[in-house]
Amino acid sequence: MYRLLLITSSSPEIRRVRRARVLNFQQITMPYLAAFVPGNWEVTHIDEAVTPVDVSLKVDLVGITFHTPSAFHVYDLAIQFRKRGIPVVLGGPHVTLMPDEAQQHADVIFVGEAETHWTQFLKDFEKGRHNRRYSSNTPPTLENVPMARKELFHRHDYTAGRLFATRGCVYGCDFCTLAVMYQRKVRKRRVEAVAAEYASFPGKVIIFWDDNMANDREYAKALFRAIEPYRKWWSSQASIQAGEDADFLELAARSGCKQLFIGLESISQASMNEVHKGFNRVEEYARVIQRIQSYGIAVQAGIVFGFDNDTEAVFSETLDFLEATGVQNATFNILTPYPGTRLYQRLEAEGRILTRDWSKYNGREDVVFQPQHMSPETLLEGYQYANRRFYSPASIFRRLSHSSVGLWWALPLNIAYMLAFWSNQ
Ligand code: B12
Repeated sequence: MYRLLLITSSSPEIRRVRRARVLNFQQITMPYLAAFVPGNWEVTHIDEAVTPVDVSLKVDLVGITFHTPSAFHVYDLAIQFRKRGIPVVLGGPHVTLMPDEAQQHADVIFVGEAETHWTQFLKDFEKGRHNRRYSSNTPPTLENVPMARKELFHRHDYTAGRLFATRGCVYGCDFCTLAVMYQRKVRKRRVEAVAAEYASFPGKVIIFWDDNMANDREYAKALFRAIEPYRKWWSSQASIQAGEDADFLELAARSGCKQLFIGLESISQASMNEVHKGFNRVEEYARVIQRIQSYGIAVQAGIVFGFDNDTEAVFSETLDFLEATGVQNATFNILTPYPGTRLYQRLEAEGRILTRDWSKYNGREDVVFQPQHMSPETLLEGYQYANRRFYSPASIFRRLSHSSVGLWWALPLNIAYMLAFWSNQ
């Protein structure tokens, strides 16, 4: 038997930054990649969000997935395993975006999606005949992919199920890494396979880690019909177009959709146009939010501060808007130019990247570029003001009394966020 250690990495800094988070957001990458591993390999998974990595483990190969803010931490981990003669293979968003950097810290890297080469790589590794770099030039089909290996998730009660139905997004917004990672090619699993995996979680609450559930609305509707009989509750991410399709919303609600994360990003149309997300029509926002809520689906707004058109007024104006529309939840982010994105290239060409210390690319505590109409400090303060105000008792009361959709769970969630936010101050 060969021994494979898979690590879902999160640096101590990003764990501290995200400490306030109250939800159980497990990533599926490693339990999913484990499902492709040949039977003569024994697989262990460590998710650093909950368990520290024991670098003295006796294994034959280590595979690590990570986001940009954890890159330096992962390179340190790699040194420790490689010092002991254990080869390290790296993959995930940062490797795909910065392959040459990652290659310097690993024996093998996977650029892009791994379905095409991963199993073959392991077989070649057994024979000592593997390559140093595997790239997926054509995004793989996901028609017949296996279910993630449940016993490798860090929560073994499966009260919360995590899976994906589709991968990729049709849009190419300047700040988003998906267009680079998945080449804007949307792939879909078979509806029956997704429904079977959905049903296989004993718990009631499910998150679809899809990039945009509204990419192919006909596919989504077929999926909603297929999962409805299991009477679970689910949430996912979707572009605002989800709110323009009554059948989509009706079927989503009937199948147990309780919340949609909608990437509103900004209440400024000029900002949306600036980053090639002009398909978000700001004047439609209030109507679309109310429409989604009218089906009993709560809205979690994804908001980004720091676009070139943003002035200091953006913070209070955004909060006025969110309160007036009764948005149930919001995730605020400081605009962060992840390497490899068009946004990064533009800001770099304009000499506005302030640091290449990837550990600061957390979108929550550090401003890594020079904003156009304010100082980095003002942007950070504005972001903090938005969180403070949104999760204050007065705002919670205003928002939830405006739209009482899902009050029984929106209220506890808001209180939990409020307590977590204040305990972090
Ligand atoms: C789940 C998720 C999370 C979860 C869990 C993350 C964790 N480690 O705890 C939470 C909510 C906590 C989270 C947090 C963050 N996230 Co996140 N997240 C996702 C999401 C929605 C799904 C990831 C997933 O499961 N994908 C499904 C799997 C199957 O796909 P995959 O990971 O791409 O893996 C494939 C290949 O990349 C490859 N591969 C990946 N890793 C490896 C490793 C090896 C060894 C091999 C061989 C292959 C391989 O094989 C897989 C099959 O093809 C993605 C979007 C996305 N589509 O990936 C964003 C995404 C990865 N996150 C992103 C961001 C920005 C963040 C945050 C920085 C946000 C923030 N400001 O706090 C933090 C950073 C957290 C951290 N720990 O570092 C960005 C990535 C940016 C970047 N450059 O790293 C993404 C792409 C979203 C986006 N639209 O831009 N995230």
